[in-house]
Amino acid sequence: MAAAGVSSLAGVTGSMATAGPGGSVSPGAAVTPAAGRSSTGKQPFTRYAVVSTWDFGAAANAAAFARLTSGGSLLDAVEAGARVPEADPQNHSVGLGGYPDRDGHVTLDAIIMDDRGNLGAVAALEDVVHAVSVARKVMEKTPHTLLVGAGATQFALEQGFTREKLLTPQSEAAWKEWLKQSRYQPQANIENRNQYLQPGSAGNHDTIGILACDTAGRLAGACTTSGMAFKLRGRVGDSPQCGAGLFVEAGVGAATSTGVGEEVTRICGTARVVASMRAGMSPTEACREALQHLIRLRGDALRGEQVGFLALSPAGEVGALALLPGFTYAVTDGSGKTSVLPADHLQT
Ligand code: SD4
Repeated sequence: MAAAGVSSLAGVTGSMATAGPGGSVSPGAAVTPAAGRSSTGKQPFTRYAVVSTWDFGAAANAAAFARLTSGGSLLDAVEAGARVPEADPQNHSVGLGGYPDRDGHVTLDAIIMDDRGNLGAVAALEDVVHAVSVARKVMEKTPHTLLVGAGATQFALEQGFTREKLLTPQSEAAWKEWLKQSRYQPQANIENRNQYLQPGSAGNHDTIGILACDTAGRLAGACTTSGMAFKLRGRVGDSPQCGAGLFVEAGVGAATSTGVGEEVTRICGTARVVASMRAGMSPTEACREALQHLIRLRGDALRGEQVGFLALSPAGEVGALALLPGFTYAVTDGSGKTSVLPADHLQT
């Protein structure tokens, strides 16, 4: 078992990415301290921090950081970041080109949330690429928090989103290959690999959870996914559920999750992580508490399953931890420098 807690940079040269000027980022530490103090008085606020799940998060963080530093709000930033993998047909776990359900339909789940309890989400959305933007419209234009299925698509079209085919020839081919055996088995870390790209390579892609904080210690987050590949039709995972795939609380923290959504959902994973932060734990300790609870609860049922949590404090302190090795995350500090880091893990 690896030591839980602060991640090591060793052995990840393939997945390490750095961009922009400025100093380095240490996981578990506040990034680029600037003016102000957190609500607990323990940590200086950062200028900005953006964190997101998996290798491809570097590109998403860059888009988010660009929005933040050009006057966009935190919600603008996390939405812009989430849209990057949504538009990427090579990413088979989110948006365009996502792997379909077992009947061949690509269905998307997404959520966006600020730290004042404002949130919007969609689940089982079809034929619209930018699920996170539809989720934001749910937040801003309706009294509801979650729209699903045909109703979500109808709402998106009414809001001016265009209908598009999300199943690409590559994803369709993968689905047809899967149909030969039709074996439903979640694969750990599938987000960081596909049939054309090796884990850790620069072109890796994935489902995204993205969190951001600003100089005032405000927080926001988003999460978007096509869910588990070849899932049962109608299946909705953790990602669009408040407190499962994403939770944000003013003055306390934000958390997002990745991996097998059923496991995250059964423990209200991100709500639990943020509750632990409210009780005084660091982001990393809070992620560990939630995963250890899951291990106690599920035991051998978790064998081979990946679950990862990523958390951010109002001061820009980052925590990440997973059940299994292989979970990576991208951290962008207040200077715009991005590092892709391996999360520590609790099991092998
Ligand atoms: C789900 N948690 O639908 C998502 C999948 C995921 O990285 O996060 N993949 O279960």
